[in-house]
Amino acid sequence: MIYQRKPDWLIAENLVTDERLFLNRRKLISGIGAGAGLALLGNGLDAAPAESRFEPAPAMNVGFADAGRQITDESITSKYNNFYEFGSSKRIAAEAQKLSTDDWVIEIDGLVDKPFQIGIEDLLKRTGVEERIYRHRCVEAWSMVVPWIGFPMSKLVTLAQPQSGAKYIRFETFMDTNVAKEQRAAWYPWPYVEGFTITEATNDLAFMVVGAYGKVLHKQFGAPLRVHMPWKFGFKSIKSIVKVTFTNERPVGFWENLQNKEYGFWANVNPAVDHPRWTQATERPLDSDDRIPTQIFNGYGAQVAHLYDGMGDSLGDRLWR
Ligand SMILES: Nc1nc2c(c(=O)[nH]1)N[C@H]1C(S)=C(S)[C@@H](COP(=O)(O)O)O[C@H]1N2
Ligand SMILES: [Mo]
Repeated sequence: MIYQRKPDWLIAENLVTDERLFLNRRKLISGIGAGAGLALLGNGLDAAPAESRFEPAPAMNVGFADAGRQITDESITSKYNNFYEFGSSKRIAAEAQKLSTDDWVIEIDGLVDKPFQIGIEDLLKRTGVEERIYRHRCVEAWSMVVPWIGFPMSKLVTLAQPQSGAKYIRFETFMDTNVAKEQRAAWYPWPYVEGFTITEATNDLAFMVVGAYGKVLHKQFGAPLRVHMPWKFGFKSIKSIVKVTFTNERPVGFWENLQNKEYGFWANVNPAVDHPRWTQATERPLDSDDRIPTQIFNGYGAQVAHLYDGMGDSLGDRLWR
């Protein structure tokens, strides 16, 4: 069974999944053994070429099996990326292949009982992986739907054992000017940083991503480990993470650091608060010429709106800043 009931965040009847993709997904799902539960990554992610598939195929999380819109074709999403380390255009996929994800180690530090380092493979042995189909809304007003593979961010928090004083989780991207030429540009506050409250990080929707479309994550998607927070603007979903820090200070993100009048810490998708330079009321799905209405919290309000109760005076303050 793909899902038991229509999730309440489904966007609209006229945007239901294209039948061809629906059938493909059924095939994918039927390939998973009964009671497979969380699948472990069997063989070397580090050594694996970008096209390698997860074996066995990760189980679909039935709560996130349908994003209410058709999955955006991989041929589109893998060639239209924001990854400023490799350039400011959307066509950075070729350049991003320079990133080596071999022997990738993630450092966990700050307000934790014991700081440690963990290789990506060991991390996945601890967390397992599952598949979730999520909508993604970039602050630039384009959007996509991607079948991600990964694990709940709450598992990372549990593994790290933060101290009670830790109020925020801060993520940092790799820094290597030999690999990522744009990191030589001094006008950007490298490395890329993003952060969330621990409450946001432990919400069921918060997801750590290691794959997409059944395969190990392409480098342009932020291999080998990125974030996906589907109710927030895309810039919060930091790529190619090397460091996770628990802190009592609110992290200042890359874009907030650069231009805090345009990009805030909360960055929850809100159609009522325009970007200073364009409307946020509508968006263009990458596989469409027509714009569609943007939903508050990108349509995930039932899961996350309560996190922001009583914060700020106006809708704008509460959800944008
Ligand atoms: N390290 C890093 N992470 C990043 C970015 C970036 O430039 N560098 N861009 C962000 C933005 S603005 C978006 S919309 C998404 C794009 O993800 P995609 O290329 O997989 O669509 O990545 C986010 N994560
Ligand atoms: Mo974005």
